Amino acid sequence: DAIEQEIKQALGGEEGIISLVFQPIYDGDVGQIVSFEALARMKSKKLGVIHPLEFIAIAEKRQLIIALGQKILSLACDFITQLRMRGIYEVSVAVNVSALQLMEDSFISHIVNLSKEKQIPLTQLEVELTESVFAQDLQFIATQLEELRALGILVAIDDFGTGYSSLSRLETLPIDYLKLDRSFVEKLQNSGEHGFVSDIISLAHHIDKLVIAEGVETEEQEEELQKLGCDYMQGYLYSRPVPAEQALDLLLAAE
Ligand code: G
Ligand code: G
Ligand code: MN
Ligand code: NA
Repeated sequence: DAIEQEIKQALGGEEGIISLVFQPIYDGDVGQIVSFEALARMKSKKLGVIHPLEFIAIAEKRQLIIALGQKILSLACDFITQLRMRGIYEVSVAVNVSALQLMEDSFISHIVNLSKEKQIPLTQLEVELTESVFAQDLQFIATQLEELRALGILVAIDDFGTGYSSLSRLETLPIDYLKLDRSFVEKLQNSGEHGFVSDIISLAHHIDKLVIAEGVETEEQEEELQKLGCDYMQGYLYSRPVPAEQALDLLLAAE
């Protein structure tokens, strides 16, 4: 279909169809930016803006997700290069990776090649996986994650609390962060979900995982999350996902 054709155009080298925006993630006391989440955007002359969930799903269906995923990783590496050109070596960039991408044998070797080609250390790259990875071959997933960790790539489980994962499964996989789904953060205000969020944070800490709250939109939510010991914050309260140049400006503002 039309979206598939546009994805192919982008993969064929046409610029501007697929781009990335970056949303800052702050330490718990909201002093410093520790990382950026890279989010893919698609825009074409013919079709206008296409939502990521739509073009990612199409790419997965049409066997284009591996190539598209590689393009997205390459763009994320270019942003890391921009950071490094400004002397910023401590802030990392987290890329959303589809379960199908992670299940590909060549996923690891591709990342290694990319870091050589772009001359950036992989310690500045992170990976976000959704809980759908738990529906895959867990043994193979564990092997892939071990290899990522050996390369210095930290791994986050996205949208935590909405899907397949249990804390016991998390304990057995080499995962560094849980991203608390924004539906839980949203409920923090009406005090109903405090116990649940509090339990997730303490259990996560108990098994040595760090917690990133997603979708923080109000100061009340921020304050509550700080009280509960949440490690990192992300959301519209701080910034929407923005293009690279603006993301770099945010770093200066946070200094
Ligand atoms: O940025 P936005 O909220 O519109 O993203 C919508 C969804 O698309 C989110 O669930 C996000 O994880 C997913 N998404 C955005 N960029 C990427 C990407 O580069 N790869 C994959 N697999 N998913 C992405
Ligand atoms: O599934 P994933 O967590 O990757 O999706 C990230 C999406 O969440 C992005 O599309 C981003 O635009 C969106 N997002 C980020 N911060 C907020 C927020 O504070 N509120 C809401 N409603 N959406 C957010
Ligand atoms: Mn994400
Ligand atoms: Na998420």
